[in-house]
Amino acid sequence: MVLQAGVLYDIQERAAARTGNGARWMFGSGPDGVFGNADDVALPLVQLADANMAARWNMHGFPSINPGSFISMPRLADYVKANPAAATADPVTDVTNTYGTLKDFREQIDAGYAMATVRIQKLTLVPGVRWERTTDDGTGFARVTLPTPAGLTLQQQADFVRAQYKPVSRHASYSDFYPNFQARYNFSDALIARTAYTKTIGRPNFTNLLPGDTINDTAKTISRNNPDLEPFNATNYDLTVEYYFGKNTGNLTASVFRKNIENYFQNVQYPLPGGASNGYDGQYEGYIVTENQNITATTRTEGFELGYQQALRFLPGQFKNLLASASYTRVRSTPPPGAREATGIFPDVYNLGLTYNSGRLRVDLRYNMRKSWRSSINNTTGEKTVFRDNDRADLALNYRFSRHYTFYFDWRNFMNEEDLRLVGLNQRVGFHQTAGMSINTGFRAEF
Ligand SMILES: [Ca+2]
Repeated sequence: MVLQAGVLYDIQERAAARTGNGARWMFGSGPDGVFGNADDVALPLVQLADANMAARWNMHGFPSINPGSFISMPRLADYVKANPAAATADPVTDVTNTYGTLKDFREQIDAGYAMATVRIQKLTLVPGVRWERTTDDGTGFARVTLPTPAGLTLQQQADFVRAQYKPVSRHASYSDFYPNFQARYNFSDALIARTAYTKTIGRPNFTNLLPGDTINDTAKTISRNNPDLEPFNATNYDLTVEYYFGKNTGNLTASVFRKNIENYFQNVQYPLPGGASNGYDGQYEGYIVTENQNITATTRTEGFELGYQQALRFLPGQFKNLLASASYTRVRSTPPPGAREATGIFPDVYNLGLTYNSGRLRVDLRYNMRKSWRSSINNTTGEKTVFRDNDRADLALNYRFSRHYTFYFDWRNFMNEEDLRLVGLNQRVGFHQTAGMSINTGFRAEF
């Protein structure tokens, strides 16, 4: 029996800081900043059209854009220099842009890790535990939106809006232990089984952790961040069996896995109660609050993977240098709380590969097939966004002339497969992309 133990300490930091500063201008609105009334200033739009635009922009499934549909920014700038009344500064948007983007967030994760290795004949056990402490520090601005009174100049409106922003901050710290356990059993040199159990957490986005409310008096809604949002918990289980053929000629692997996620985030809506302790000194009773909350339900993702590798040494001549491989992965998931269906997973993925390796020459041919997958679902209308089946093939060739010089030729996506995203019941095209093929070739010198 062998016993090993170790301890590791590590610190990670993630930080985000944003500032927004810029000036917004309106053209043709006149001093009041409103289009379509008496003080408007007419613009010679035909004279300002961009003449250098391509003849036509064609996008698959969308209307084309004709020449002259865009305004030329240099022409507009020249025109406004000669006609200052055509441009009106927009200090209101400058205020919302500035305060809306001023954010500073820092998260530090201190972690300690302890593990042991225990060997009892053919069995190896690796129990471990990870301790993590998360410390958040953030500052930003939150806005209480009030209806702007009529009759104010743009500058007075900007001052009115500026007074609605209040600084907010978040300081929080939490820590926990996350156990994990790995085991390996060698039935023989050829047959090995492994299993693992791990617990991990997923932390909320920074943007959601800073206190911040957007109150809309017209719509009677409050959309707010939730500084009390906790990380979600994930528990992973997997089991793999590996079988190695004799004389290193290949292997078969099979694995099953399951991931349970608890305490996941969900957008929740509810009417704000009245009373002095409702968080707003009794104001806004009945307004609809939207915020992210942790939901105790469990989301389960599970699947299996099969893999096969075979050296083709039994073939005649040069063919005996070939190595073939194939794999298949299947994943299924229950929807997260509040969602109608699970999205963002690739349910069926196939891989095929053929490698030729003779020492000097190595050629890799790879084929990947990703069956249709769902990227999102509208939980109100049930409208789905679906990616069509996608397959692609890559070829890589390396020829070593000498110890120092290699010729290489990388041809990615040589079938030039496109990506197509279809939306809704009628499968309208929502996105079309041809990633294109790419060829990378040259000589590599190593000394
Ligand atoms: Ca106007």
